[in-house]
Amino acid sequence: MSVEERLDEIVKATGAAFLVLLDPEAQEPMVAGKMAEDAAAAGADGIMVGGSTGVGGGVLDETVQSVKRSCSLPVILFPSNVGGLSKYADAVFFMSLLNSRDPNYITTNQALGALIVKRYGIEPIPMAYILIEPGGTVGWVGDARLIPRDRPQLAVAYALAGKYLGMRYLYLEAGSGAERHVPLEMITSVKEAIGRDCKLIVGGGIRDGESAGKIVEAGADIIVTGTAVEERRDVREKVKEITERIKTKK
Ligand code: 1GP
Repeated sequence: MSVEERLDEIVKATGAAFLVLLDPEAQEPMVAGKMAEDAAAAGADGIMVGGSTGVGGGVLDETVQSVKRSCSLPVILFPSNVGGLSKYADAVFFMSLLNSRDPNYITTNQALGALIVKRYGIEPIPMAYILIEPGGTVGWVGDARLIPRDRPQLAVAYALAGKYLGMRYLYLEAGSGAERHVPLEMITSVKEAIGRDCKLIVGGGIRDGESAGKIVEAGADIIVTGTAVEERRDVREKVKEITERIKTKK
């Protein structure tokens, strides 16, 4: 079964999936492995590996390998550019930052990365990446025209564009460590527009089970957290708190 099929089945069976994002820059590969092991034990559905400052090479490979050794969860790359690819990963969110001003983040890194994805045999999962205010580091790095929080229709317009371009996953991103996550009204408007056949990922600024639960009720299919898990020594407790709130169909 492909990673995409696995994620789709989890969403269908449990109501929502939970992915933990590990930035290879934030901890040693061994620590990342231990975090992934704890996240898996507490019910996470997959590990995303990547970061906005584009760490790659040996540190990225070692992080992915350490995660793979520590648990059986799928490892999905979340690259900020062509350097964020590792042959040890199972899949890659093959994403285009639709509201960037810089073609490097819309198509150029994708063209260069496509050859590597093919050579390594990594499963590409086509995804529209849409940045919402405040946008954080990735908003700056990706030179995004951030969607204002009070303009849900602009997010809908980009999400529909992603769907019509053939992307099966859409990611609404407020930026890692954002003070506020993507507004619930925006999530609902986007989900209503794209329908069930596209999966909606929401990330950035989600810190607890309560917010994660509300975001899923608003229409998200997949929740991503990085900071909330990274900052805690007790990864299991935080992951459990979130999975318990978002898995509405048990
Ligand atoms: C960043 O959406 C992710 O790309 C995660 O954000 O670190 O705020 O959880 P946080």
